[in-house]
Amino acid sequence: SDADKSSESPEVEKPKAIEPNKPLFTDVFFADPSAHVFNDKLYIYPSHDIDSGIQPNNDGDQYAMEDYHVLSIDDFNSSCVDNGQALHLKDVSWVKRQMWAPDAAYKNNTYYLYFPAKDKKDIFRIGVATSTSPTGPFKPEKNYIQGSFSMDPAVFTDNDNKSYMYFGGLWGGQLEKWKTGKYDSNGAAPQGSEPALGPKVALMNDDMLTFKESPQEVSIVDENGNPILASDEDRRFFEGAWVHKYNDNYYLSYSTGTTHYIVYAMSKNPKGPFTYKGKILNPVKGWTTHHSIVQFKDKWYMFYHDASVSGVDHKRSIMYTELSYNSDGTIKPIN
Ligand code: FUB
Repeated sequence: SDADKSSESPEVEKPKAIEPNKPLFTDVFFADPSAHVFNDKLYIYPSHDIDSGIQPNNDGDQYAMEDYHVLSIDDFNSSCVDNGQALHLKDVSWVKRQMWAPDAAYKNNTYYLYFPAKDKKDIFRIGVATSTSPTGPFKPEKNYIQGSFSMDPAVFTDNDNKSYMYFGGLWGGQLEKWKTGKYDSNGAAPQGSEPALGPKVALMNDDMLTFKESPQEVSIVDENGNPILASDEDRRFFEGAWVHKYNDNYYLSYSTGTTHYIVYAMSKNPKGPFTYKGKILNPVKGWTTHHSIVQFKDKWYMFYHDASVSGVDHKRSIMYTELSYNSDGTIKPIN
């Protein structure tokens, strides 16, 4: 009968929906999710956390990642796909160890993967690798980007097609060691009463492989226009800068590190100064917090990570949540 026939026909498996604030993966660890939309599809460029077996220290030696995978999502009613290895440390001649938080961009019919790693002298630099596919494999340039240093690159392309790289991070990220413009292994953080160090920004050349100018510091100020001080650990920049644009405002969001918040500041100029506005995300489980903000199919999302699945700071899991704005352009904090 017809009823018998329909029970015999193979069932199409319903895709698993991706729920907000739930880990995208629980059997493999990804962190530092940089999300982008390319050709209407969402791609995530994360760090790939591993069990390094290295004793944790303040330089983050235990974060000893060796490769990158690209994740992709068609929509939130389907599952998140791990597209496999896109770049490995052994393929990058200048890298010694620690492939940390990457980012990606698209221009010139090419996908660019930007990644920080320690060079043979144990100095963090930022490298770039290219591919014709958003998921790689990526082919690295022979050397790191000249003039780059520290870590956590985030590349923002404005409506006028100019691309800027923001980067930097304290402690393990070595930003304090570049205060004079040269690497100084004894370089220390500013005193508490001095302005905090900001992230760096550099305009990129159209080749997206080189800086057009020397990186300059991004200034973050309070509501009175005074620089945020180094002692102000609830508001000062620590690592994980991300820049996005909504209406005519530029938003610089970042981690406060030692106090574990994701906070943001706004500006009318992509190079700042940015005025501090508030917290977006309270501390998550685990020491680090690191996010990205992206528009996908008319809604805004924040991707972030925590260590709730593993209970280990350097084995983190990625998730997302929806983000919304108030009428004055400020961001509604996430509960
Ligand atoms: O994943 C290694 C480092 O931890 C990142 O570069 C930082 O932003 C922090 O999330």
